[in-house]
Amino acid sequence: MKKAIITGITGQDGAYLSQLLLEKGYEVFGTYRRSSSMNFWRIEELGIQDNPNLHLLEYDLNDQTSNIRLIDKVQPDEIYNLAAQSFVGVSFDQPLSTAQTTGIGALHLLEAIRIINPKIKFYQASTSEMFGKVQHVPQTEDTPFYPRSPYGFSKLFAHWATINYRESYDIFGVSGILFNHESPLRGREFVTRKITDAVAKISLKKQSILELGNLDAQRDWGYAKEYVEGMYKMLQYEHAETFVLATNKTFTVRTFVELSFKQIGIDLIWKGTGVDEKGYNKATNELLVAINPNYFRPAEVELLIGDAKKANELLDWVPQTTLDELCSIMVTADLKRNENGFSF
Ligand code: NDP
Ligand code: GDR
Repeated sequence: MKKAIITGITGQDGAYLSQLLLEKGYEVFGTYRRSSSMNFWRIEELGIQDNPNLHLLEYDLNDQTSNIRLIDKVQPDEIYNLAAQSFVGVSFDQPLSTAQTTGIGALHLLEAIRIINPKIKFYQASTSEMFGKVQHVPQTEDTPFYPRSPYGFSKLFAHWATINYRESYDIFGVSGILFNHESPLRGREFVTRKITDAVAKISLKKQSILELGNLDAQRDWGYAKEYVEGMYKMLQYEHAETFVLATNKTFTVRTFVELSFKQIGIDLIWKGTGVDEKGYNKATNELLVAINPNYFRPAEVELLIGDAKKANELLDWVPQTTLDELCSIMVTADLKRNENGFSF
């Protein structure tokens, strides 16, 4: 039975990846941080919390003795490093702790692998945020980087650390440069889930207005469940490489808002410009969407669109879910949750 450590099992991707690896017959060791209230709602929603092959281990990525003890105890075949302070907005307010966890955290693991067993395969959760102010469209494994946030430059550190340990010590270190991927398990601080949760609440008369920041930002959004399969495939490939996972389509935040409202039968009409722009129900003229400048970022990533040709060809990884289907999956889940009083 193969053994995998997943750091960040309480997050969106950690939950889906655990489910996938359990289905594939792995023994999964998922790590979580100690906090005053435990936060296992995602693995509970997937119904895997009582699986006998899932072990939950308390752990802090920033404590190197914790990393060494974890790896020494489990002796895993594979480590998926998903733990990070992953919210770009917060990284501007907490740059040092973000750099510590999101950047140096990966180096802690690579060093622990080097010391304990360099045969352990390592997956680093890299990101399209490393492209930042994009130098080339669409972005591939060879596009130059230009990060636009402390989150982005911390991830870039971890990306290059992974490549350097691959080249220096022959560690099977894979960097997966994943574009945005969403699901009903997304945190509500991220724009997609914030929108679908608000649409559900507006539909149920529990909220009146959705406040957002930059509606013009363009993102390449895929479905998280499909992206964790790509992570798994990268570690099964014959060489350690860098791969982009993306849909090769880009849409504005505004389009995501429109598609989400359509799921509950509302067509939006936009009036005004800039921070005065507002979205109304076309049929009733009711105000539904407004801009709140507090949600703007000091530096923005305006346009992301990825080209996953390498993963398509070498890993046979092809995303299937369209943006409309993704909105439908997320709005449906949030309607059900809000009807049942679920608050995550
Ligand atoms: P989430 O924010 O949902 O999950 C992040 C996880 O990291 C949580 O389990 C969190 O624990 C954990 N964590 C944070 N700090 C620490 C720490 N100091 N020690 C141990 N664990 C910690 O992220 P996603 O699941 O969406 O993303 C997974 C990874 O992929 C992240 O590294 C993210 O940056 C990266 N990524 C995500 C993309 C996306 O679109 N989702 C795209 C590209 C990359 P807790 O629950 O306690 O906060
Ligand atoms: P992102 O995701 O920064 O791309 O990082 P997020 O959903 O936070 O923002 C996407 C875009 O939407 C704009 N936006 C808003 N964003 C939020 N969160 N809240 C708002 O109210 C709002 N209004 C507009 C943002 O300015 C931005 O342009 C995600 C994270 O999962 C990272 O960890 C990951 O690496 C990248 O995706 C790929």
